[in-house]
Amino acid sequence: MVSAPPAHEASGPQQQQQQQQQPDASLPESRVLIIGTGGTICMQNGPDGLQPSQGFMEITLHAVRNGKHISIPSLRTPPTAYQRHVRYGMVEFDPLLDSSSMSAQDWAAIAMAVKENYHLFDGFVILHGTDSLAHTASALSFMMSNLGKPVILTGAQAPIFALQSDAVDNLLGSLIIAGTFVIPEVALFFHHKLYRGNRTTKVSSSSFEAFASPNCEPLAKVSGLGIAVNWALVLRPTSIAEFDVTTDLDTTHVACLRVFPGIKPEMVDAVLRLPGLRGLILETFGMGNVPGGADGPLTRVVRDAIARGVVVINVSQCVSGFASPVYAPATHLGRAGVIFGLDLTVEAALTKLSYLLARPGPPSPADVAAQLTRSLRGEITELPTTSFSHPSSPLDSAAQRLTPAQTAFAALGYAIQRHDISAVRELLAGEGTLKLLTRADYAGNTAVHLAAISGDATIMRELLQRGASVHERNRADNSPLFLATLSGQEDCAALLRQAGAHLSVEELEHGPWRQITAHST
Ligand code: ASN
Repeated sequence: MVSAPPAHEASGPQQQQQQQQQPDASLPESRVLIIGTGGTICMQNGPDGLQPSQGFMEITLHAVRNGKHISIPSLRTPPTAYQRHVRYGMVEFDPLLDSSSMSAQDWAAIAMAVKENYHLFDGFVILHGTDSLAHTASALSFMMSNLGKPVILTGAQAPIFALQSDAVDNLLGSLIIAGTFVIPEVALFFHHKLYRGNRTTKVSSSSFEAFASPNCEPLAKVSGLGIAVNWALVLRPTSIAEFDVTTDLDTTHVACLRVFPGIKPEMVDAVLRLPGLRGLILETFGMGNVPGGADGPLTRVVRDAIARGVVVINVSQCVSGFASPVYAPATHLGRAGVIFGLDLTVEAALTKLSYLLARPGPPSPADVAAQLTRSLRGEITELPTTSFSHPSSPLDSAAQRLTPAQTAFAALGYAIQRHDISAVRELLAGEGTLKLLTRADYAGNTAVHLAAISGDATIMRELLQRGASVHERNRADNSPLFLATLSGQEDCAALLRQAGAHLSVEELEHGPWRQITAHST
């Protein structure tokens, strides 16, 4: 399998040239690993048409950046608009694949490449063909748990070697986002937009705007030099646990079946009786309807299959909207035991089912059915169960006790310093929680940095359980774990490690860390 190249300061002529152009070596640097799996982005014409070609990175640098051969394993960008350099290196799969041939083993290899390199990089960019990109993005989202760093999949509609291509924009946009923002999701970047991966679907085989996320707004948009992140949408891990991956997915006992006018119940029955079949995605009309009437023969063969233990999930053929029991045919499917996939894409439904069926246990069909309609990674819009409204924002009432000059973040920082857990809870109970957790002071310290220094483990736990990131770095490029360790706050350091924090490569290389690494191993 793959391993990361040692990231080191580049020394070729291109780098000297870059460094002369960009003399500000004092800016912080993020590290991004590019994992090349294939796809059009790295294809060249062969005897039978386009096919992936190895050595993409060297060729890319020659073709796109400076026009000359480069033989170094890592490079760094000039400073981004966010005053950071992004250092990047690449590992390539062998063989590279047209994504139409991607399998669950390849998803596992990608997940393991991220896991192996997780502590060495701030973010990951996966180069992948577009044909099954939405499937891979969905699968990885379920396979990765407690993800704290960006994993961004991208590709292109035209090879990077073509005169007109979307490859450079997609690659560079992914690289800058992965190296700048701690968006801890499996995302897909294409044509200036960053989407939640498990909400995407390929909608064009030729346009540069190849993907859509019909039921979920983009997580970020690139416009000009700026990148607008929709932080309110970004999901964060809220359990105090380390990043992990599962490579077990059962893709061999699931199937998708798209109904069409005149489809014979025998045909559906034949699929449902495939040896070993455990789950079926039924792609239905509109809001979840099938031919043959409200309780027709098709519904009956489905009912029989469910009685035999097959999990059947109803997903609409429409690009946007949802499947739910509104019309009589759909209601009868529901009574037969079919699960309504609401606004799941087919790609998300298939990979989620494969993921759930492979869970240890194994889970019963009822357990799988219950999980299917719950959001595990933001892939589905859950039906509201209770309506909750806050009488008045505690943020407002807390803010009223402060001088006008104090912002909500300053109030939080003040509460952290005073070890005032109830004020922290009160401030975080308001609607602006997500903003508060991503905010930083003039030195780039987030609430987690401040708690790390103050050493209050109760407050730290509260912040982490509300989704605060352990991977943000302040302007001095220090992680919260660095600060907790440096200031001898052992409890906070231990909690941060439990939540997946680690010292960055620079912190390990340049800090007085002999002592700390001894503690941590
Ligand atoms: N067939 C290619 C692939 O999915 C399509 C592309 O990448 N644009 O690998």
